[in-house]
Amino acid sequence: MADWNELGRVARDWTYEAADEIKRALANPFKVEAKSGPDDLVTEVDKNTEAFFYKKIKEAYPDHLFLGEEGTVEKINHTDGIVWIIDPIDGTMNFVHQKIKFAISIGIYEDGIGKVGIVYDVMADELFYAVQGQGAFVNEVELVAGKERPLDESIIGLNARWLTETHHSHANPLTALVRDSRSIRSYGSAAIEMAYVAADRLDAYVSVNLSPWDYAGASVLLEEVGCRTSSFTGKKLSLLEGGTVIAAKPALQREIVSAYVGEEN
Ligand code: 2AM
Ligand code: CA
Ligand code: CA
Ligand code: CA
Repeated sequence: MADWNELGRVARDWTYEAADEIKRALANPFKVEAKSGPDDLVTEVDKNTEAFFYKKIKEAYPDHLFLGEEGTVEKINHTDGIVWIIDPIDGTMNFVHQKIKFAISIGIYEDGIGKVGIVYDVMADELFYAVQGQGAFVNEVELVAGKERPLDESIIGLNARWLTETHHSHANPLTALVRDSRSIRSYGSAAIEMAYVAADRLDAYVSVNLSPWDYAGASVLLEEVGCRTSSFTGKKLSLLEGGTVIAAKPALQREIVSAYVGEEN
């Protein structure tokens, strides 16, 4: 049986090592490319960071599988065994333009169950960390389940771009959600925003299109503090394909699905 505390410790060490390299890279010019469009960026730093983790994992744990955003893809079509799901830089646009508010995100799963979750906000030096069944922490401080608030007292993480996509069937329900909540925040890193839900800095985070590496790490944190993740229709998130995402305190997750973005809406 895998020792999850030991694996978590190793993953944290590598995370800090990768972050040092990222900070060094930030001090020099680096190449930026657009992928699917002008709002979908990748840099050589994203690619190098992913390659760093891939090499470390394959050397230390040759039987573990790897799923990463930037093409170091072992085509996996199952989640049997131990799988590391890594986003080397979540919030690449922030990395390029703002040089703050980006994260390394790591989820370690066994047979589809989240065992270790890491979201490291590199420039804030905030490491969100959880091992299944042992609570979630930000640096040395344990996170406790946040209290539920009614929607009109809740702050929701959401990208305003989603409100402009009127052709999208989810656009209108989101407009109503924005209207009925206390306020909206957009930080530009799904992993950090979901970690903020776990830390009770946000009550919910909502996105119409994420991939497994965006939420694999934070999902483990959220589970540890009793928060829920689901698709807009309330389904369990998949580790093999992406889609819509809600991360929230349990009653709020149910309300967002049933009254706003679920199948009935
Ligand atoms: P990324 O920075 O790793 O690409 C806001 O853009 C958030 O949505 C980020 O966490 C970003 O992750 C994620 N995201 C997911 N799919 C995206 C896409 N196609 N274009 C831009 N951001 C995307
Ligand atoms: Ca990306
Ligand atoms: Ca991402
Ligand atoms: Ca990324």
